[in-house]
Amino acid sequence: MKNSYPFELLPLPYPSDSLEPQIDKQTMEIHHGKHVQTYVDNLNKALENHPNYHSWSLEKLLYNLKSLPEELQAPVRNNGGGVFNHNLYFSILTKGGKPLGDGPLKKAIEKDYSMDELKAALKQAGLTQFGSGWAWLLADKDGKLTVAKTPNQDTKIEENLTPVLNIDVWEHAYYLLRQNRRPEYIDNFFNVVNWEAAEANYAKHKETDYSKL
Ligand code: MN3
Repeated sequence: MKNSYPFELLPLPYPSDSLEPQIDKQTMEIHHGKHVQTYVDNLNKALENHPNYHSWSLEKLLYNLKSLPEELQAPVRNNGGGVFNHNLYFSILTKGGKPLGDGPLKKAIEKDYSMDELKAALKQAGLTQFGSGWAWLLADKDGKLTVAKTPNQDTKIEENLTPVLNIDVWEHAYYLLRQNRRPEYIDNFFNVVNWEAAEANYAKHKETDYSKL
């Protein structure tokens, strides 16, 4: 899948009912097919008349956000961030979840947390994000993990941190099934996390340098 203008909607890596009962089919279909498609379309619309940026990857656009032409900054932050965040989110989920093996990510987690403490920290980040946004597990160059939150569709790319996994805490991610019960959604999210995918993301921390794109 090409990672430059015109951006395309990445297909869901599993059927839309795969994450049931934790995340329902209708939510997945609207989330992916409507919300994320809209971010893709609006990102392309914003870039349409800026051919200088047509060869830039999503990560390069997001890392260099503040040096983009003024009129591109908000649309790239919101829609480019929306595309990036959801591509990661859908990729770290799988039917029934997959456990974390005895690899470098497990070692990194155990330096600072038990698995339960890590989940509690991610949940806390998601619950304290007022309004819409994301909770994150990120790694720096040395492999040290941090838990963070971002509002709206903001990313942590500008800080040059490697995203390991994220939790969408926008209401559109859970409202149909769980209404206002964000804590219940987050608890159930952990039952469908693909920790093998998170491990693969973590493995990129040494080579990740968005400033060199
Ligand atoms: Mn979303």
